[in-house]
Amino acid sequence: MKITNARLIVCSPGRNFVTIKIETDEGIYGLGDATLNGREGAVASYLQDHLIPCLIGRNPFDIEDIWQYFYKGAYWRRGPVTMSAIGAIDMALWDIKGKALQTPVYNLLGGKSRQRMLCYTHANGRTLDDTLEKVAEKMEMGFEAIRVQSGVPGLEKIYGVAEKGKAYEPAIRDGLPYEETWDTAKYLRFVPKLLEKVRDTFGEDLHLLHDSHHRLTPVEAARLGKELEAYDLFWLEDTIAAELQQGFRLIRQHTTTPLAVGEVFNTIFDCQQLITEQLIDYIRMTVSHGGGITPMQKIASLAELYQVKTGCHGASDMSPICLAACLHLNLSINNFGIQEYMGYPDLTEEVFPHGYYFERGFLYLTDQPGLGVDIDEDLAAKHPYQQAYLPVNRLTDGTLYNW
Ligand code: GCO
Ligand code: MG
Repeated sequence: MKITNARLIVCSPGRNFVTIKIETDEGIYGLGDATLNGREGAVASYLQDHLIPCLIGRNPFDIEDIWQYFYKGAYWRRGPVTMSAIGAIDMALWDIKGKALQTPVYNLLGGKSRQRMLCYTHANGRTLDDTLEKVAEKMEMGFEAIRVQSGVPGLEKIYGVAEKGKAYEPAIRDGLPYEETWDTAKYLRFVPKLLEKVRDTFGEDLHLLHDSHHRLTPVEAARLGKELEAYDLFWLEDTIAAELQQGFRLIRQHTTTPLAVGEVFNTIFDCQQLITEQLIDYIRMTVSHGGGITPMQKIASLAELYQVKTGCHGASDMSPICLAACLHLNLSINNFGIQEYMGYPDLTEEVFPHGYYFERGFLYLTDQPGLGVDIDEDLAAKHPYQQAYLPVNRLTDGTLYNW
C-alpha cells in the first residue's frame, strides 16, 4: 500500500478544527486531528509545507519509522506545533492500518483490557449554587465523575466557567484575546468551601475533580491539596505551571490529594521526572498534542512501571478523532485511569460521525475498523475557519499571569 495524497480540512462547526486526511492507492483513507486551540494555522502550515510532501509514496503501515522520520528528521524536536502535526499523521496511519486489516485500532495495540471506560465531565457555574445545580444535572445524566469549577466571589470572569446558558468554550472567535483577572488569595479561600459543599450535598460515591489551571506556586498548591484531603478528590489538576517538574516534590511532601498534570505536555521528556519520581498520580497528555498513539503507548508503559495512571485530556477543543484515538489507547492499556469527556455540540457531532458512545458515566467503543470516526466534508466546508484566541490572565494590579 502507498500513500498517494494527504490534505487538510480546516473547519469551524461551532469551533475550529484541523483534520488531516491521508489517502492511499487502495482507496482506504485515514483521519487525524491536528487542532491546537488558538494556534491552528501554525500546525496546518507545518503539515502542509513540511510534512505532507515527505509522506507521499510512503507505505502507511510503517508507522514507527514514519514517526521517527518526522521526529528525528526535523532536527528541531518537540514543541506543541511540531508534535500536534506528527500526532495527526500518526493517528491517521493507525486508522488506515485498522481499516486495511478490518479491525479496530485497539486490537492492534494489544486488545481490550476492559469493556468500558470511566469518564468525567465538567460542571461549572458562576456561583456556588449554580454549580451545585450543574453537578445535579450531570449526575442525572449518569456521570459518576465530575470536575467542579465555579466563579470565585470578587473575580468577574474565571477559567472553566461558561457564559450563562452556553457550553464552556474559552476560545473567542472575534477580536483579540480577552482578559481575565486573577487573585490567588480569593481562589484559595473559596475552593475548599466549594468542594466541601459539593461533597456534603452529593455524598461520598461521586468522584470529584478540580482544575487549578496552572495558577499556584508549589507551596500554595501544597496548602490547597492539604485542605482538600477531607473531600476525597479523584484528582487535583494542573496546580502549578507545568514546566516546573521539581515543584511537584514540594507539593507531594505535604499532601495525599492525588495529582494530575500534562495537558500541555508534548513528549515523554515533559513527564519523565514526574513519573519516575512518582510525583503525580495521573498523566494527562493526549494523543494529538502528545505526538500520536505511537509515543503515547510508550508514555503509558513508562507510567505503568511507576503506578501512574492515564487521564487523557479530552476537552472539546480536540475533535472527536482525537477522542476516539484516546479511547482506543485507553481500552488497550492496563493503567488506564479516566477519560475527560465534555461531549460536543450537535453540529460538531454531525461533521464527525463516530462509533464511540457515552452511556451512564462510561464511554464505549464499537468494533468499527480503524478509529471509527469519519468527516462530512461538505458540511465542514459550510463552516469555514474563523480566527480565535484563548484568553490571557492578569493579576488585579495588571501583571500578566498564567491563564
Ligand atoms: C481541561 C483543560 C481545558 C483547556 C483547553 C485549552 O482540563 O480540559 O484545562 O479546559 O483549558 O483545552 O484549549
Ligand atoms: Mg485542565
